[in-house]
Amino acid sequence: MAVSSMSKTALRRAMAGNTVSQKVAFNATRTYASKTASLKETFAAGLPEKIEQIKTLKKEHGNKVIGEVTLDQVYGGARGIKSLVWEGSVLDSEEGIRFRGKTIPECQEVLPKAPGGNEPLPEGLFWLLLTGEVPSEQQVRDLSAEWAARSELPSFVTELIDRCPSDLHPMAQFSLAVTALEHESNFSKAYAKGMKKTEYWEHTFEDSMDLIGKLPNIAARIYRNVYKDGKVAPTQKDQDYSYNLANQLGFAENKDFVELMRLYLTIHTDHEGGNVSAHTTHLVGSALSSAYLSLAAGLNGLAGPLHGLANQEVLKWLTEMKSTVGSDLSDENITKYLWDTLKSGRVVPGYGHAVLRKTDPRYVSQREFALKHLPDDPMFKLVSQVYKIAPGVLTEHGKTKNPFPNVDAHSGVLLQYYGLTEQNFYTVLFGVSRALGVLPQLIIDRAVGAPIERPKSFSTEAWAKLVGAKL
Ligand code: CMX
Repeated sequence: MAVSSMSKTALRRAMAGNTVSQKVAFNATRTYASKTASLKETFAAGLPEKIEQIKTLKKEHGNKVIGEVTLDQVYGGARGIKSLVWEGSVLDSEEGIRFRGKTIPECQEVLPKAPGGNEPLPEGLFWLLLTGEVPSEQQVRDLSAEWAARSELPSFVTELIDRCPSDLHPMAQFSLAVTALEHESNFSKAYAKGMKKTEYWEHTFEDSMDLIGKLPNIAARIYRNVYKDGKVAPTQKDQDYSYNLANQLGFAENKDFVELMRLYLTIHTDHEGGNVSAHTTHLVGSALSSAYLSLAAGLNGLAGPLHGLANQEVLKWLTEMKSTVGSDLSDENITKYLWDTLKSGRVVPGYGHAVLRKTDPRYVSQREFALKHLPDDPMFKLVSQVYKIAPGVLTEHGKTKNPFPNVDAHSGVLLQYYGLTEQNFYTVLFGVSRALGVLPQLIIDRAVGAPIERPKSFSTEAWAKLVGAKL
């Protein structure tokens, strides 16, 4: 529902209980906005309806049984157990992700773009994930300006990053910097002073917006320190988020790279709530840890090789393949290399998925980008060749439930084409995007009063007793 058509009463109700100073802060976000409704206003306007929906659903259906759980699922990483609420996206095993009901191609179609650009702006997806609404061009421009206005890092965080040894993995540096920003947390300060539960979401919103605004500066500082001259360009206040990230990394001269960043930051945001980075952010947030502490925890999960780090692993694996196989990259040699990987007990990075059972649409959208911008790149050709062969090999191998590529099978190849060849940095870019997917849910969690998470655990002896087994 657009705020203009939204009842003023709903907006007033959402703001009810705010202190005078918070109302000032609430209105202050309009500084960057023009006549259109700001993101905070739009979210606040839809909130009473959402709270009411949840209340009614729980009242009328709260005791309905929604599934069975087997012992295999308990020992199998809780795979498939329906137990989380995640508003922004739902993942279908065959169709892939839908953001607020929209597929990736639909998002590419309807979300606002930069002037002269073809790819959606991640600002628009953030808006969609938080509010369920497609923003107007003006709203997206205002959001770009708002994030740019919040981009400056406290000097102690800059110094902290500068003092990291250059061989500390970029993801560890990233998580360290985000954790240190806890110093700035509105939420933690207000909680320490004492605040009402109805005020939680506004502070979480402010923290999330501040944090997102600062991420390009953090990411670029890490990149420029570890791989370049340590100098980071200032944020350009009249540019969009992806342009600024590309520019601060040192790649904005190439317009296609900026477009790639827009696509990349849009499609890596959200993949429903059960994946490690999303679930961790949500779980840590449920203890009322701030957006900074919650996201840092999620980033630590994203840094694992079975999750986000796979995108760095893919390029390493492809490069190793080239040096092992040599110049004769025939189908036979690639097949043999795949089997050698599997026989050595390693996974084929970028293939398989806990939920998906088809080619990941995020892979497809990157493939389409490559077909348009770099059809003759040898690494892209290699990725395409592996795509032709790996599903058959993985099926014959017989272990993975999904022999098709996931998002990570493609991203590194696009980045290396434009000269961003430092693979260990890739997951930081994933992390910047993931923040735009998990923080909307954190705001929603606090707005609807989501409780602290606490599933039940048993020891193996206790499980055995429960199922009537003798050990
Ligand atoms: N290569 C080799 N074996 C694989 C495999 C792959 N790409 N994918 C799954 N398998 C194996 C699993 O290791 C498991 O073996 P064991 O029974 O010996 O433990 C078996 O197949 C069954 O696994 P599954 O149910 O199909 O997959 P899971 O839900 O357990 O794991 C995932 C999902 C993504 C961790 C796994 O497919 C994998 O390790 N892929 C490679 C790493 C990767 O690309 N990760 C990125 C995922 C996307 C993201 O989160 O960013």
